[in-house]
Order: sequence, then C-alpha cells, then structure tokens
Amino acid sequence: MSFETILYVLEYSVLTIRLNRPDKLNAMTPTLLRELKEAFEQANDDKQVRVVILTGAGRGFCAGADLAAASQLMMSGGFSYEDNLNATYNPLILTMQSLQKPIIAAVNGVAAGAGMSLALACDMRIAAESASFLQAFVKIGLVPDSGSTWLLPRLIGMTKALELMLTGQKVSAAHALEMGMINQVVADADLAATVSQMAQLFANAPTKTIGLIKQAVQFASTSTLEAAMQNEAALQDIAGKSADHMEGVAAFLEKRSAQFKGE
Ligand code: LHQ
Repeated sequence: MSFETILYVLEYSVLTIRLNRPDKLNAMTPTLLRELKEAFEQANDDKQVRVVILTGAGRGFCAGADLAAASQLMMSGGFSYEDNLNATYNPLILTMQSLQKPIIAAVNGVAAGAGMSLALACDMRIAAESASFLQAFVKIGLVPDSGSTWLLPRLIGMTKALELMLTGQKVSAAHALEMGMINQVVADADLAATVSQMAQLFANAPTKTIGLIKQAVQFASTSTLEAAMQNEAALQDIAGKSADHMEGVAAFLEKRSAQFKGE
C-alpha cells in the first residue's frame, strides 16, 4: 500500500508510521486522516507487526487539524464539524485505542490540538526534550476533540487537564513528564534510539496478551469493579490458552528466557 502523506516502514516486527507533511508540522488533512486510519488497520491485520511507532517528519509531531484545509471545507458550504469529527478523527482514535498491539508515540516536536489527542491515544509516549504539547483548541474558539476530553483527565487528573484545556498553554516535555502525561523525556538526539529500544522490547513480547491488557484497562475505565473483574476473568481465559502463556510458564520453570511468538 502506498501513501501520500505518511511513511509506512516495517522492519522485522516493528512498524514505524511517520506523518509526512513536515512543512506544515504534519497538520492533518482529510487525506492524512484517511491514510493514517488505513495504516493502523493494516497494522492490526498484519501478523508480522508486533509494535507500532507513531512519529512525525521534520520538527513537529502533529499540529492538529490542517486549518487551511478545514477553512476551505467550511467555505465550500455544508461543512459540519460534528459530521467531520464523527467520520474521520473519531474513527481514527478508536482504531488506535482498539489496536491489538502497543503503539509508542515518539513525540519529536510540537503536538497541538488533535495532534496532541493523537499522542494521548498511543499507549506509551516518549518525547524529545524540545517537544511540547498544547491543547490549542481554545485558542481558535474550539472545544478539545478527538478524545482529548476523555484521555487527558485520565492521564493527568481533572485539575491539570482543565487548566491545559482552558488556557491552551504550551507545556514542555519536562513539564508533561512531571504531570504524568508522558512516560519519558530524552535528549533530542537520543529519541530514535530510545524508542527503538522500547519497540524491541514489545517486538519480543506476548503480543496477543498485550492486546488483551489494553482491552481490559479500557473496559475497566468505564465499568464497576465487579464488571471489570468479570471482564479480567474472561480475558484471562483467552490469555491462559495462548501459546505465549505456555511458553512463559515453561521458560520460568526451565530457568531460561521466554521466546514469545505473539500468539
Ligand atoms: C499549520 C498548522 C495547522 C495548517 C502549523 N494547520 N498549517 C478538528 C476538526 C476540524 C477542524 C478543526 O479542528 C479540529 C481539531 C484541531 O486540531 S483544532 C487545533 C488545530 N491546531 C492548531 O490550532 C494549532 C495551530 N498551530 C500553531 O499554533 C503553531 O503552528 C504551533 C504552536 C503548533 C507551532 O508554532 P511554530 O513552531 O511557531 O510554527 P509555525 O506556526 O511557524 O508553523 C510552521 C508552518 O506550519 C506554518 O506554515 P508556513 O507555510 O507559514 O511556514 C504554519 O502555518 C503551518 N501550520 N500548524 N494546524
């Protein structure tokens, strides 16, 4: 599959999806949104892929919706934000959240508006020292979208999430780490190597179980304790029958390291 606005590079089990509109800080056009969703769907279906890295080309991670493209759509008449979000951004975020494989955001630069939502929808976030995060929506008179109102308070708590959403202030990578929004900050020059190291860890992990863990945590975030435990039990039944579980136990008993196949 070839793409116009993203780069899709699969090396062994590690897929790197790179947003590729560097001149516009990888702002999202309708084409980019469609391609990004297709890429994640392909990643889900491809058994060879065991971890996805999402990053940006150039000095930005993603500056959110491409405002030039959005204003063109608005001027062409009949444009509805609601329809647009429901048809493009929302399915993309849901595809990422339900991906049965881990996604690492390698945040190489600014993540703004829906671009910040994209980073928040990943499972791990490693940022370069020079990266920054902003809930840019309020600055242009919009409400946070693409999952930010759901994801951000869960990651950093309501107090800080509201502060960021109401002010639109730019947050440095160091501050984001302090707030618990991201997992790690590294020197700009070390970003690729650090992310690659983490990706290797996931490439050798029990991938099927990782998909189930994501599912369990997401289910639990909107359920009662009782329902969450019932769901854990059901998912544990699936994990318990996986080849990787058998291998994990055998490796433990034989005092060797496990060779997981992701199944
Ligand atoms: C851009 C953008 C951009 C186009 C930088 N669009 N060109 C969903 C549904 C539908 C529509 C509406 O919205 C949404 C959700 C959203 O995401 S709303 C939020 C949209 N994003 C923003 O409001 C952020 C706008 N960008 C900025 O505030 C700044 O560019 C940031 C703070 C991200 C970076 O600032 P700088 O580092 O100073 O870079 P810059 O502003 O000089 O940008 C570099 C170039 O990228 C420049 O193009 P040019 O041709 O002049 O060199 C910008 O125009 C372009 N660019 N963001 N969102």
